[in-house]
Amino acid sequence: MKNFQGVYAALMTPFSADGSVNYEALKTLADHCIDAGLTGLYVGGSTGEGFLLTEEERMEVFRVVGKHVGGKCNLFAHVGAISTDSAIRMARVAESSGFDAVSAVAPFYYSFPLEAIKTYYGDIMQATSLPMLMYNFPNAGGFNGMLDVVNAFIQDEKLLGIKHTSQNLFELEQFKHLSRDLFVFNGFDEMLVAGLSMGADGGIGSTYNFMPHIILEIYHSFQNGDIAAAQKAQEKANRIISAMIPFGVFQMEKEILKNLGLPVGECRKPFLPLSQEGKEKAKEIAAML
Ligand code: MN9
Repeated sequence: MKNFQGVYAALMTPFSADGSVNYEALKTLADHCIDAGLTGLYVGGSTGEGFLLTEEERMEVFRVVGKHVGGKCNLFAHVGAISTDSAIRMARVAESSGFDAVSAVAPFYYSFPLEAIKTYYGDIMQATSLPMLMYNFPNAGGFNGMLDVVNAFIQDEKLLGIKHTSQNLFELEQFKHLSRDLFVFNGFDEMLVAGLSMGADGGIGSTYNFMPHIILEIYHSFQNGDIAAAQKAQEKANRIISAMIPFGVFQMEKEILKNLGLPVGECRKPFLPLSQEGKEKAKEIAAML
């Protein structure tokens, strides 16, 4: 299997003033991330406001990004949905659009039993030739059993790995030390050094959209064994992330991108518009980058 190690932007989805997806800005943002030297893009996940898009919009985002990127970087498509059939339809589009793998959060809302969740992953994995990066995000979906799901598929070559968006780094290390080696990506940007220290193969994150150079500094320093430099870059990233959290991370990211000359619109409702104070803070952060 291809080596997927590295750092991936959880690509934001730009919107126009009328609220529709801005596919031109999407291409520009993808280029910005690739040119910065990131390993790839994770498209249509939490950061991409995947659950605020229609199924058709999610598919069109895959088509546009797939065609535009055309093999210049690794591409993951987040196809997770409450409905297995919907996830499969999106996975098929990801496959025909040239993505390297699909990813899916566990189905949520109905508190499905473990067996149903395993069947959901098995069904998506069988529907296309693409490998699966399971998206472990217990805080969002309330599902804490991903280790059991992963173990159920450990012999399946289509299991690529896990995007681990959790503060439980003991579990990250457990994913890394199963009977077969999987790719494990750190999902909370503010803990990238910690995730790498526990064995992560890289990271996938939202702040990578606007501060890829700081993320790359963390990643490369760590790889070169310069832990002090990696920690220093992490502290720099975390000063920024801490300043963003009170105003809403995604809204702030979009406003920072705007200040950097990459207008991507606002977040979709029910995300609230960014406050005036948030806008000023975003300007300050952009000026520091
Ligand atoms: O994709 C992102 N996860 C979520 C990863 O937003 C749920 C992270 O990049 C966070 O936005 C970031 C800030 O907490 O670490």
